[in-house]
Amino acid sequence: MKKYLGFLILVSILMLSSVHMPTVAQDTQANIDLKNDTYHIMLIARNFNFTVIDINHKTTLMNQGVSEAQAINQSSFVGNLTNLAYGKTLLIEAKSAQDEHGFFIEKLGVEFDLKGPGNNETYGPTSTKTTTLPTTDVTMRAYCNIFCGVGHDTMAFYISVGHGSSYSGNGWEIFLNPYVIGLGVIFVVVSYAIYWMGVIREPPSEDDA
Ligand SMILES: [Cu+2]
Repeated sequence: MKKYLGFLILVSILMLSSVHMPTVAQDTQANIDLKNDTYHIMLIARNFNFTVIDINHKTTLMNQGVSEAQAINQSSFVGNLTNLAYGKTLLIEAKSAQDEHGFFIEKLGVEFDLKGPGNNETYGPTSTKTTTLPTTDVTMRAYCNIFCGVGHDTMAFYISVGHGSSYSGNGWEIFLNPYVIGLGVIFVVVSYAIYWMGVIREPPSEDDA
């Protein structure tokens, strides 16, 4: 009985945490170009995602004679930054193409407040920040931290350094989420009640075999 209950708790917590995992745009998993020990990206915020432009890649393409429009097109994506090298510089330029948005990477202490474009403007003002990447394997969530509307929760992507982490995003921190714990407790109590009502039978023990 105790074994069964323990298993039930584990399964319910795992189920609930997977349900709660934030939805993240993952059109592409991209390796971005390193130049002079620096990754250089331009972020364009809009409702409700961030387009990433790999500026080093764009520059390389333009040096090869590709037109600027085409180079931007071939260096842009919506998705995660993966396999970044330890301890390199990350240079971030950011602007908004639509309304005000935030951009926040807690682990790097990077925070932007991106004002939306004014009348007859395509973009709001550009902000620039430079940070140093960690020297250990880590996956960091990068997201909008200014509430911007219905799709706000999906305005996020992941940046992984080295091999990242097997638990992308919040990882095991998810288990500390009160929402997840609360639902887990309700699920366990309900399952327990159903068990006592005799709907679910305890699996046969090894002795019965
Ligand atoms: Cu937002």
